[in-house]
Amino acid sequence: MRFIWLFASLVVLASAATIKDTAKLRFDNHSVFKLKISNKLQLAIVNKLCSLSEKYDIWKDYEEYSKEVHVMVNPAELNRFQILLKLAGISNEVLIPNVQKLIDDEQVPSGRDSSTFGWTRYYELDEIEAWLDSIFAAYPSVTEEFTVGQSYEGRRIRGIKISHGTNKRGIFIESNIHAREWITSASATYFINELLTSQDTEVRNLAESYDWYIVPVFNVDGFEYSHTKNRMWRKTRQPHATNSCIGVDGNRNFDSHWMENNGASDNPCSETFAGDVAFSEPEAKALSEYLISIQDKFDVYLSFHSYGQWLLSPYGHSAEELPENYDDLQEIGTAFVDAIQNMVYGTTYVRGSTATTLYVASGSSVDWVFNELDKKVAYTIEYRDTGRYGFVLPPAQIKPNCEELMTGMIALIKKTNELGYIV
Ligand code: 0X9
Ligand code: ZN
Repeated sequence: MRFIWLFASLVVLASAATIKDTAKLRFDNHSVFKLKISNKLQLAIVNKLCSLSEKYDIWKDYEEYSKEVHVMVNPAELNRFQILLKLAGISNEVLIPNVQKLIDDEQVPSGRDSSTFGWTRYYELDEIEAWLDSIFAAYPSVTEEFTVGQSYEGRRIRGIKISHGTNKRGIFIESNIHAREWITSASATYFINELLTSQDTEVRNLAESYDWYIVPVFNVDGFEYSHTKNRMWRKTRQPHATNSCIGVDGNRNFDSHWMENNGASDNPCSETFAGDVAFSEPEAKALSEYLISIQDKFDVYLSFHSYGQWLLSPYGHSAEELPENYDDLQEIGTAFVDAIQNMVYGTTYVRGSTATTLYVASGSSVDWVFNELDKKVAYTIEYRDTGRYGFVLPPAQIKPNCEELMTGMIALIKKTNELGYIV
């Protein structure tokens, strides 16, 4: 056993070179592995490796449900990594042989609407904002702009409120808190567009019965960085005071059970770094303040993520206890999951509480809203897929994913209403 630890440490030392932050990072021959974890030692080895070396990037932390970890490995490490897997007896499978190939393919639009804004390719922040401006201009009587606050790099975090009259209850959507999860902002813009343009009765009902507050790109700095420098960037962009690693996991920075139960990392180089203190990130602080300012107005909170095809309810911070309305949350979740399953694509989502199905994640926005603002219908949606493409979901899947969201959302809000959580 000691030998495996020693080998793991050597693997880390051998890969201690730092990545220079200059041109756009390439991921040639970086592969993504699915590791099947069968005991605690195996998990400890994988976690140690990934926490100490920049040559490993966890795409999916260890999941209770599947007992899997997904990790991207630098080709320079491949041999050592494979030896380590063998020594530790970790069964594995290559999900993606060459991440750069997927990134290159991702740039190719899958449809014809590439010159105008659409859902057959991914857009940069300025394009999304220009589209938002066009939406405000085209629908002045039912849309209103709001500003959540300013990012660390000084960008405005923008949101759109869609409202068809006074005294309606609100639903809040926060999207792209994790920079690399591009499908989330694509889904948010699609959803906005549908609320404003669809003639479908159920969509019109959804649009006109509630006030919608939607922030399509919340982590603006990280999102920009994921387009210009590093496609796999997840965190915010605030430098650390004493460590050269940059950024905090925005979804671990909220002041609710912050850093509890190992649901976040205190290592500034980790992808799940919680920050030195709760709300160290101006983005998270600003969102909390904005949400407090409108807390009387909304009843449902949704946070868009990828990937995994999950609908996750609180708690994230503890697997030991379930919230009082757990059964209701699962009933609403079942409505969402079944509606999507019944579509032509037949995509399977799984619903469950975050900590028991996925992993313990403390200090998330959803948990903060649920625990501190007492909004009892709050979910994380993890979009397509389950790992074949991971964060680099091909443009051809944007529309199907968005259609699933719309169908799932109609069912989710309907059930939320039936159970009396929103009128
Ligand atoms: O780890 C996360 O923050 C989310 N998964 S992701 O792969 N997109 O990073 C899950 C968030 C779980 N939600 C709560 N803690 N409530
Ligand atoms: Zn995420």
